[in-house]
Amino acid sequence: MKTLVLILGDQLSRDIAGLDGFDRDRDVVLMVEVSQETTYVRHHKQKIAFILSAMRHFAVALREEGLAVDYVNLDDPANTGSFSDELARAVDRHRPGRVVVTEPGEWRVRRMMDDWSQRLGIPVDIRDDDRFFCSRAEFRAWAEGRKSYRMEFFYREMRRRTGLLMEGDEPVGGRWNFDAENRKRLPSTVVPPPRAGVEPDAVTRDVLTMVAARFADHFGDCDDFRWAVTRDDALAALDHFITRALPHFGDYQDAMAQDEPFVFHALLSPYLNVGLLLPREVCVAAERAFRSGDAPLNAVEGFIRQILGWREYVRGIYWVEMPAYAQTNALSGDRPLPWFYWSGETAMNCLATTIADTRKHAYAHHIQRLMVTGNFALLAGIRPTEIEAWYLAVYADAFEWVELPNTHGMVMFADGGLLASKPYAASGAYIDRMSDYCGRCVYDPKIKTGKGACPFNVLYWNFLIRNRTVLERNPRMAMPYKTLDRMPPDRVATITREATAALDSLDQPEPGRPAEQTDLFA
Ligand code: FAD
Ligand code: DLZ
Ligand code: SF4
Repeated sequence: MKTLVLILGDQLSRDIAGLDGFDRDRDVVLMVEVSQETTYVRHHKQKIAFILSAMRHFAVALREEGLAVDYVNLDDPANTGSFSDELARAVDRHRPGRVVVTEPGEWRVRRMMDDWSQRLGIPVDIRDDDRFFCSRAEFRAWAEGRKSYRMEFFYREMRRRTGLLMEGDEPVGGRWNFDAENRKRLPSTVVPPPRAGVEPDAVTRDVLTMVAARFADHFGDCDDFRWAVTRDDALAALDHFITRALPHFGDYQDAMAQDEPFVFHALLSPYLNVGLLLPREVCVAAERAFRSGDAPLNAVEGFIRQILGWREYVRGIYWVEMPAYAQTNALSGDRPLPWFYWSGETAMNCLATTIADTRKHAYAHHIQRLMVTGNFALLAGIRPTEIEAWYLAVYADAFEWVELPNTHGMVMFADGGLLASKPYAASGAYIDRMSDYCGRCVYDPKIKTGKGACPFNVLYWNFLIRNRTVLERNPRMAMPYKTLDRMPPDRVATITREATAALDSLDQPEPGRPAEQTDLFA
């Protein structure tokens, strides 16, 4: 029976489940560029260019192997703009006996597939995506009966199950977690390696030209587009990371630096998320560097934990908890997203720098996302859906299955502690300790209130005051509430007054703000 295999833009792996059993003499691959996907949030221009160029290169590679690929371009006049309608058109063209697709990464797209079989009048085989260490069913079994989830327990089970960094039943080095050693500030004497960038080829340049014209009003610059768009170049980026950055990854994992947007991070998430790299090969390459003495254990364990632990954990939570997960708002955040998240125009240097890095590279590393843009959104009580739409739009690696739990759960504590045991709330002291941002800021993290005070300071205490009923019984919040309770009442009143004034100033409409940009979801 002739089969039409639909491959989505984040399924660019030669071993994708949908291609199992593909018959080159009979079957056809379908790939479609659709406006529905390019605009369901206002993606960063680099994110769109990265995905479309990687899709086009993947189609070429399949054709070179002799597979028949039907590829629909975004600017094809007949393009209907949606997965469902493009699939229906392709079924008319090819008259297959069935459609095969690998389950999508996003709940939104999975729902679209529900009526495909009925609509097309042929069977639609939706196969499990087996590129992860932990299947959705395995995670569900692990989650069963737990009121809250904890990454550390899940991670240990994954280490045992995969044998990564294990000696028999014991973790290598006698400890599961070396996080305590991974909190150094970046000294001026330590210089991170240059990025493993790739010059855009003709295919990418064509896509960049189309994106510049068609998505001119989307956030982000394309001048510094250096993403790999083929498997070979993604493998070269992996090799570059393992040899040049991994040895220092652990030490400086939490460090932020004004002129070093990448520090010793991998810049591999876009490749992992669209399938140019597989999580297992990335973890194995890191473990090999440890076993051969080329990278220390604190670096390799820290790195593997991000992929084997966090990445799998957030995916599991997403699929067990959706769609209700996205609706919760445990801290009742209801403030609109400040316009400076898009413009970068704020006197707070940590935020201005993180947003400028994001605009330039469609990238910011984890601590910038969590402790700068995320921390501000948490402390300011931004409406979760608005900050989620921002994170989903602005990073090249953003797909809802990984973005949502990170934003909704880890950053905003909107799930009430299902994912994280306490909110990652911090004052200016944390940012000062982990970065060189404050030295170049008009504010001073050491001034707590009044003129020149870092806004994060009053916002932090105001956050605790505002959310007391939800947070004070959390044992991990006992210390900060004790400190708050020791403050003289006039200090508490000053904090509340100054924080309220700062937050009210955020609500002022920004001059020159285009009306359509107020609606984050297009
Ligand atoms: P490194 O720091 O070098 O880490 C190595 C790899 O570990 C990453 O490539 C990534 O695959 C994985 N990883 C690390 N941390 C996480 C995490 N918390 N959750 C899942 N995987 C992780 N990551 C995404 O891939 N897509 C997103 O849309 C996304 N949104 C985020 C939103 C917020 C608010 C926060 C706080 C984090 C988000 N992350 C997301 C996680 C993390 O910030 C990125 O994976 C990381 O910054 C990617 O850069 P890197 O490849 O240099 O990572
Ligand atoms: C993100 C994205 C974009 C911008 N464009 C496309 C596209 O044109 N065609 C496509 O197949 N996929 C695209 N994607 C990735 C999809 O949004 C992704 O596959 C779904 O969200 C399922 O995870
Ligand atoms: Fe950010 Fe405050 Fe430091 Fe300025 S002083 S960079 S606002 S933490």
